[in-house]
Amino acid sequence: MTVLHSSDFFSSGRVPVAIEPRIPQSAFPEHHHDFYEIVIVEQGTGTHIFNGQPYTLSGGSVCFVRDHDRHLFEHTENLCLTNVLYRAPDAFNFLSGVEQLLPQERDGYYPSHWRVNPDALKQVRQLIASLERPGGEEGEAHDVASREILFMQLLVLLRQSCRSDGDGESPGHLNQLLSWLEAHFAEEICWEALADRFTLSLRTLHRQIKQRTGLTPQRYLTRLRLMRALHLLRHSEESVTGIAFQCGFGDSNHFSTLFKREFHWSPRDVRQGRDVQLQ
Ligand code: RM4
Ligand code: NI
Repeated sequence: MTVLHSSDFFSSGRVPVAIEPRIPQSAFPEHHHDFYEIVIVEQGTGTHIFNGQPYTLSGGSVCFVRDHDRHLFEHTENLCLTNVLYRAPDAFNFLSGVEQLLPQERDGYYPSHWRVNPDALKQVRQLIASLERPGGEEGEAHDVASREILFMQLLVLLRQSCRSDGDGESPGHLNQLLSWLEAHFAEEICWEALADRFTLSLRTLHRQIKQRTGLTPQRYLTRLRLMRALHLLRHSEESVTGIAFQCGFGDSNHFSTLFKREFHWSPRDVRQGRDVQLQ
């Protein structure tokens, strides 16, 4: 597996943070790093396979990658993101206790993915723009210190806006809805009922999903289902028909048609490993 090295991304030994925009982020093979990384998604969608588990990314998704985590991106569609790289939580010159602001692993479960709302994303962008600005005297104590402060502000902002998820404003509701959908996509979805459940109007639901993912709600849902099916075809022994049902497709012919349209390979091709050129 590819290992990415900090010496290729950090301009000097003292610089604690590096910004790597990916506009767009195309498919990228599995790798890990000798540094840590915060992935902040601006817009578009794609599948993020994180320690072997698939996550669907959209605008506002945030992922905290540690040095031993492995990840890859596939099936990206206009996926635009910024990687904020840092050496390690305890490798700052002026900051301590950074670890407490990061997601905590408990009982083997690491909550790696968060979602922030569009307002927070706007502020995140501003902080990143300041972090990107060349400091002039790179490596000088005051330059390093001001970068570390900005990084800390970024962590606090991500933390706060993640907590305020669902605090009564509609972006929060949409975050909850998207998380709900990731767990329940295999069920029959009635958009009207779902809008009601998350106290959104149907129009707002439509507009906001479109804004976040670039896709209509129905296409986004189908994509979630197809991505899961793709994963199961590759990593389980379940039959194609079984997978179709398990992922929320009423009949397996319809499933195969949609699958072929999305990936240009049939489910059977994938099952037999003929999809090596898929990405
Ligand atoms: C790649 C991809 C990786 C990241 C590197 C820095 O394009 O985003 O996840 O580790 O950039
Ligand atoms: Ni990475």
